[in-house]
Amino acid sequence: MALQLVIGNKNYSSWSMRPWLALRANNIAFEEVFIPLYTGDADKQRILGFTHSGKVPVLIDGEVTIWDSLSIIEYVAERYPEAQIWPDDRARRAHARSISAEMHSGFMALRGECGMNLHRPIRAVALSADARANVARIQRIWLECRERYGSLGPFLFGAFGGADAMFAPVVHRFRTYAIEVAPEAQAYMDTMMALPAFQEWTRDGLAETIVIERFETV
Ligand SMILES: N[C@@H](CCC(=O)N[C@@H](CS)C(=O)NCC(=O)O)C(=O)O
Repeated sequence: MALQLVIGNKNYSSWSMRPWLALRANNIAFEEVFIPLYTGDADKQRILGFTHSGKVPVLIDGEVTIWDSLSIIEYVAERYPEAQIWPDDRARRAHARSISAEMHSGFMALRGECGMNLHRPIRAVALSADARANVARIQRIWLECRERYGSLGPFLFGAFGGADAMFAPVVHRFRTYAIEVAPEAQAYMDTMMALPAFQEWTRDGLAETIVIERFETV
């Protein structure tokens, strides 16, 4: 039975984007189940039919249900070891997992002030000191990876992997909110934006016409 990945709006759902990219960039076949977010009770009930967390993304693999973006990436990494979603080397793998977990559990100010919204006209907003610190920390993470592993390939640990999937929505946030970054960070963003799977998600998101008012505030 094919994997099913339940996702929200590609324009807005940064959490959905992460496992979707991990699957698509590695050519792992899956059926996409789209449930529009924040439309009311009927769609919420559809999500609840897949997971009692009431949140997307959700991965269904036969009898197994996984309902959190990072957990889905971990599951896919185990299920498809040939995809090499995490680095082979234990120290590098620990590094990749550390920055992925840091992304998963942090950067609240940046997330709050610069929600992913692909069709938002590009323009800068005044960021709080906390959000500016988030931007600096993310660049530091990227630059450290590029310095240490740049010889292995253009992504954080060489080839596109789980850590890149976790940071992919940030690339859209930095782009859409015209956040100034160092040349090395820009080079990483350019690499991400050239990835066919990233482009496919972006095209699909831009083609969506559903507007979620609560995410259209800035
Ligand atoms: N920690 C979760 C967060 C998932 C999450 O917050 N999903 C949002 C959309 S991006 C959602 O499903 N919201 C719908 C709702 O709360 O009704 C993950 O990483 O998967």
